[in-house]
Amino acid sequence: MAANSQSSAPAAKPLVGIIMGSTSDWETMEHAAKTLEQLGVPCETRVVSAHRTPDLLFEYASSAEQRGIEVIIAGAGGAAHLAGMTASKTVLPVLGVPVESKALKGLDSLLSIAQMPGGIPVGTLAIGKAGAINAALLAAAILGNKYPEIREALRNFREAQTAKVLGTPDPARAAIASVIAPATKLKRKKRA
Ligand code: RP5
Repeated sequence: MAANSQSSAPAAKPLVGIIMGSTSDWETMEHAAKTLEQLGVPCETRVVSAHRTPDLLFEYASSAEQRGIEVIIAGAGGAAHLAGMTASKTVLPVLGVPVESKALKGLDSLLSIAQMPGGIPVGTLAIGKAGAINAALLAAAILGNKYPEIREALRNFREAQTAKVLGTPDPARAAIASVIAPATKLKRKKRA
């Protein structure tokens, strides 16, 4: 339900702003957008670079609250100043996703986002896809305090996740079953 996605129905007002330092971060950050969509949480997605478009970053961060955004997820890699600088210009909760960098595998991104000075917090998630998914889940948990339907969507997500794990206790059997089931179907088709 990204607010800028093509749809004939009017898009719901975004509650979460997903920003990223570069279009190259989308491969990671799309997992945050997809997870929010799964939970029915309206979001917007934008490229806003702390270094390449600093004025846009200031404008985005300082106007987000007024525009109705309630949580910001910021993903960036390398010298990742986006989340911290965004947090410095808003009192909205800012969740940082360290994007995996080529040179240092995202350790640089992680430290740049996590090591904020006392007074300006950024909730820092794991490096890469897991961090992007968890940023969305954490955003939903924050919003769930105000929106009961989001809390219930999150509860359903967690229950489905637990059921899926419990439903596949043996990965070896699951792999065999995935080979046998289509083969059996094919035999039945041939017989018919
Ligand atoms: C950061 O630099 C971005 O967040 C991105 O992760 C990294 C590389 O950006 P590109 O050179 O791919 O645009 O600002």
